[in-house]
Amino acid sequence: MTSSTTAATTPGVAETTRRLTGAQIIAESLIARGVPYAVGIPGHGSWSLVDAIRDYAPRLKLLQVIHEQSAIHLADGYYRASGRPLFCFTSIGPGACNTVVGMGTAYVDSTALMLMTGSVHTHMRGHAALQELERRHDADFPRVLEPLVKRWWQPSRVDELPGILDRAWIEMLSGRPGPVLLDVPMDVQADAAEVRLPRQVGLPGGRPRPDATLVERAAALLSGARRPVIVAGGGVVAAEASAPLLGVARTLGAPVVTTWMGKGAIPEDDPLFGGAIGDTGSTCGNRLAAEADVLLAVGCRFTDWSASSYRRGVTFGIPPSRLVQIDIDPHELGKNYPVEIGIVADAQSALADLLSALEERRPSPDDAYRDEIAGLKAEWSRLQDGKRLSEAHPMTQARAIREIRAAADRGAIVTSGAGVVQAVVRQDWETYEPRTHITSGGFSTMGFTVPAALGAKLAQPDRQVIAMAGDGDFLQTMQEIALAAMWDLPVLFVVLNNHGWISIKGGQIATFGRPTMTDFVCPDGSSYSPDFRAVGHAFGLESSRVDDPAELRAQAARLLASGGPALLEVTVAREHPDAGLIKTGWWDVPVHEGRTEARAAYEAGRAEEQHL
Ligand SMILES: Cc1ncc(C[n+]2csc(CCOP(=O)(O)OP(=O)(O)O)c2C)c(N)n1
Ligand SMILES: [Mg+2]
Repeated sequence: MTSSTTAATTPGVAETTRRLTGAQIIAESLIARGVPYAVGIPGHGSWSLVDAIRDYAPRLKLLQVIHEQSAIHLADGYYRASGRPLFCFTSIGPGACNTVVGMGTAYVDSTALMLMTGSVHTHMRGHAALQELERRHDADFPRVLEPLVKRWWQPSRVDELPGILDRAWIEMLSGRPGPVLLDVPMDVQADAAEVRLPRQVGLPGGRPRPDATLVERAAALLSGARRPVIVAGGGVVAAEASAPLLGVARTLGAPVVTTWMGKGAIPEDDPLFGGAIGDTGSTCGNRLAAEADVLLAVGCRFTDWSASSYRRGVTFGIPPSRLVQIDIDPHELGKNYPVEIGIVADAQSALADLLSALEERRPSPDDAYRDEIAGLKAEWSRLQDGKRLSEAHPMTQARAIREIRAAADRGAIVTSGAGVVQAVVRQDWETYEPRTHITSGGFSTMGFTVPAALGAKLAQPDRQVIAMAGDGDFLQTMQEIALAAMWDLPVLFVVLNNHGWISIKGGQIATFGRPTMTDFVCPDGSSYSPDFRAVGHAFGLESSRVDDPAELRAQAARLLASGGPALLEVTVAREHPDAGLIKTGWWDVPVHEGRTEARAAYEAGRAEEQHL
């Protein structure tokens, strides 16, 4: 059978070939898959691409950012808010290298996005053309990103592109999602070839179902449990598995505790929401998880942050708890804790099958357990009140977040990146829907918050979007508020200003008894801060500053209602304990022997860690 006969009989495939440049092939392939934006910064390494994309507007729109890291965070926020990937591009060399932090963040948290970096022309490879990395290997940039992508390609001919684009699309979206890289030589973007477009658009096929025998075994173990607990990770959100998750939880009467990435998998006002887990989680989440007889973990990695660095009995004790683990990625099964029943499957289909198997068994949830869950949650809530209802001036971050939360819609999206604010948002920003809490959970990346909020707003234009940044986080990518001004995107950028990297200061004081280089200070010892309200104004945003907690809610409501991009600077406490969060678990960060007492406490904790 010739290829033209195949094409004529395959639905959706062009019957004739057309002469297209590499850049046009990329643009058409993105449009065929419904990608609305190409985000990046042009340079000579990608100018054929942007010139071609221009002709495809408005089907594919070019979005300018000010720094390439932000292009990736923007696409990341877009994906987390919608489940749909974007396309990012850079020039060659420094523009490409600027994506590293963004790609690390996306890879660790399993975000699908496609990045095209410009690469040296194939006939110039190895000659040290401007911005080529070539001393170890010609056109060597992809190896910079190699540990941060699911797969990378470096085509040498235009006619390779259609197939590579198909494969890249499938790769980033199938199984465990993740970013992919196309390092496309300038001549491959500019040169043309006869190609057949559109081709059959390859899509990841379905949701891998679990092994039925394993589901039966899991159902038997779980329905016999007295204290079952479900651990929901980012896989539940990514697989849109909240409905069967709730079904399983209710059938078993099992509380759902959430990891960083799992926040939003269950509405936090549901009686079966058990709280966040780990060192910056909740007392109730940790207690429930630690005292579970059977744990059902879904789409979670058991990171040190969520598992209190594996110190036995703080967040988990496995054994004695017995573990059923579901993950789409077999690498996660048994990586950190011994698994009794490990199931490789999509979270949605696995939970749906498990729910059917459980319904047949009709387990009877225990009323005493339900009351205990409610009691533990009430205890945690009282503990939270100390900080979130505080009248301190400058205010606690928990108070600030409480006031802003009260001004926002139930379904508002919040983004956060690092620092005290990331943890306090986790603890105090009540989240009711999946994809509305967006945080760089695995990488904890300063600089994520602002561009991720822009991406979230583009993905969900009808929702309020609030970027909740510390001043340190904001200062790393604040220039991107220019995009909000240019596109008139109504995002509220909140800067919780404590004149420094105060989360790190808290850790230093607790460990070493003294802070080092974590306050922003001048040589005379006076505190330094830029005027963030003026920064907002300078970029063209409506901006204000609040020092008094009693005024915050009204100010936030006013800016949210303004209909345009806005910046709200909030003066928050710089001195601990008011400046900090509530630590709820244990986190293994080694302490040197010079700090005798801290070292002894550290060694005691480390001795109790469970490691496989
Ligand atoms: C890119 C990057 N660099 C360094 C760190 C280490 N780090 C974690 S939190 C933090 C300080 C965050 O400061 P800010 O955003 O002002 O929040 P605060 O803790 O002051 O509330 C630093 C430096 C990081 N997470 N990311
Ligand atoms: Mg700060």
